[in-house]
Amino acid sequence: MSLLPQDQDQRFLARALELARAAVGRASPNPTVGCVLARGNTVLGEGAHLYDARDHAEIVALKQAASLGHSVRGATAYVTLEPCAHHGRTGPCADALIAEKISRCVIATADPNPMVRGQGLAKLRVAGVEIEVSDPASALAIEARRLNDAFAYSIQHHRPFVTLKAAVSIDGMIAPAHRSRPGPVWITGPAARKDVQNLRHVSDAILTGIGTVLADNPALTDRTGLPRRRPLLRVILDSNLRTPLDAQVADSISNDLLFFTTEHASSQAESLQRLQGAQIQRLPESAPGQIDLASALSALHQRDIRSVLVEGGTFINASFLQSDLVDRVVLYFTEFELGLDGVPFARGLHSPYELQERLTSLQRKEIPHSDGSRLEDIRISGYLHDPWADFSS
Ligand code: AOF
Ligand code: ZN
Repeated sequence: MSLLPQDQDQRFLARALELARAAVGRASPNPTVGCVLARGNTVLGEGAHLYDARDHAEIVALKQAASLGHSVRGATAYVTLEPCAHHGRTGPCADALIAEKISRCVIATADPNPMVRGQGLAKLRVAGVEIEVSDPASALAIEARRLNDAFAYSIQHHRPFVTLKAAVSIDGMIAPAHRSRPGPVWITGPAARKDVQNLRHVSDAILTGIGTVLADNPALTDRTGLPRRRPLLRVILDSNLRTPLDAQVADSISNDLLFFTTEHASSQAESLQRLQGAQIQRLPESAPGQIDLASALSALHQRDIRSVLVEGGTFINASFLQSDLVDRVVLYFTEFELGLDGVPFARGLHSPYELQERLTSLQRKEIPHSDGSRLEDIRISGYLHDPWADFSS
């Protein structure tokens, strides 16, 4: 049975997206991109970009087609992102596709990189390649953009894309007033906690404050077991370097722990943390005892970090929101109350409900606890700054 041409386009673009999705964690600091080369119903070659392998998705697919003995002359290239037109770590993909004489190119979205944007398509068009760009409102185009939110934001704004995550009670609290014992207080169910692991997996860095380290003693690791090309960078804002040497977070085996601190931290504390394998960077303060968050994000950008997941406490949440440095918000609401004397979501600032009102592209999902109980959490996510604002219409 032969498919209608537009159904075929959908099918192969969906396959390219699937290939891209499977490369999450292995493409950053570059975008996550997948490509399928097909003639009619037949796939000739396919692939995704892996940063360490250098080749862009189109080149991976061209090489696969060649290794299978397929000519791609007259074929269609399905790519989740516009083929590039510039010389970076590799040559321009648009040139490679033209040289191999493909006749059509179907893309899910333009490349937000100002060095490329529109130029890859222009090159292909001039060479006589027929171009098809997905409807920006289609589910495929939306998913292709979402996959590269962090790349799109950081390539245009020169700082990482920030997602703030919090688990909150129905009355807007993140922890009870009193704890019976030290350590984390789980307020969401196991399924929501698993979902948070996925948020960690798609992030280059996770950030928290000394308050959370002392109160919860978190490990802040990516425990999905999925492959990633560099470990999740665990970033602690600790203006006086008070993190105990035996804190879970201090257990660093792979260069994945970074403290941002200030000039007030003692050199002895610095040496001890360094001996344990931590990296330390002193940053300016925005107020006494408060690390300047914009400086922190720009320091992370210099380390090729494209995305940061903020999993902080009440003060970190408030400072990031107050500085307008949160781009996306993911809230997990539980079904029970913690009481009005609990720890608020963001001290001195919004309730999570007020924040929710300001989000765009809001999504709501019910997450049953999946532990035999009838409880469920509600996941609310949306944007304060949409990295694709100029691309979606
Ligand atoms: C594509 N296909 O698979 C990817 C693209 O330094 P380079 O050479 O790796 O270039 C990185 C830039 O290329 C990146 O910023 C983005 O604009 C584009 N990524 N382009 O045609 C791909 N990953
Ligand atoms: Zn390229």
